[in-house]
Amino acid sequence: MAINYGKIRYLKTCASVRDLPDEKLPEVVLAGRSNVGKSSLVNALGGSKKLARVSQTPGKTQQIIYFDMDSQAILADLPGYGFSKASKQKSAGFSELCDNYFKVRKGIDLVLLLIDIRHEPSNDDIGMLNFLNSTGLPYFLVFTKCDKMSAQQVRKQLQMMSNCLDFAEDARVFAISNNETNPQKSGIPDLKQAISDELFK
Ligand SMILES: Nc1nc2c(ncn2[C@@H]2O[C@H](COP(=O)(O)OP(=O)(O)OP(=O)(O)O)[C@@H](O)[C@H]2O)c(=O)[nH]1
Ligand SMILES: [Mg+2]
Repeated sequence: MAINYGKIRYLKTCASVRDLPDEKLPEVVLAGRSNVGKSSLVNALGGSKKLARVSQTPGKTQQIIYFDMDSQAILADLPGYGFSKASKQKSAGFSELCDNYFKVRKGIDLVLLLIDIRHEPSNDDIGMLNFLNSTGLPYFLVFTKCDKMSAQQVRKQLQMMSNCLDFAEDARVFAISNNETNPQKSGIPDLKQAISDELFK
């Protein structure tokens, strides 16, 4: 089965875990620092700039925004970590909402952990990855903003990432650009295929 990504639609906004939608469909989660490109990735997957709100100001997404993917899965765009002062006191830098989300949500099928390819991972990125490793949740590592570097620099940064991040040997790693005008160079088609394959294997 393959998801028709042209059919991604806004579903609902959740300010509390009490608002979370039913766990009937497989669930994909976008996690990562504020400003890394989570909301932009929703738009890149859907091939539309209008699905999710993107901003120059970190901390744009403060609630969990859900999207329906072709009535086959749902996609949760989480608030970014490592932005508000309050969130820094939490172990993995989560906002309280993210913290509660991972506590109560049992049916998570895939987490996409987004990390900016240009910078060394933050303590929050490392904390999030360690958290994922400890839960056993399936995840892909998705390095964003690759259009800002040459292909050679991207390869170098990926090597650096694999030295400082503790991800499984067989973890799926994607280098993407949400802004790339040439879709073949953006990594998005591969990521789309891999999400479908993971959910419906
Ligand atoms: N060059 C480039 N810019 C990107 C890419 N992805 C996102 N951006 C830019 O990065 C900024 C933040 O993007 P968002 O998608 O709003 O980031 P976010 O992770 O949703 O941020 P929060 O909602 O604050 O957690 C925007 O200015 C985007 O245009 C990318 O792949 N390449
Ligand atoms: Mg956002």
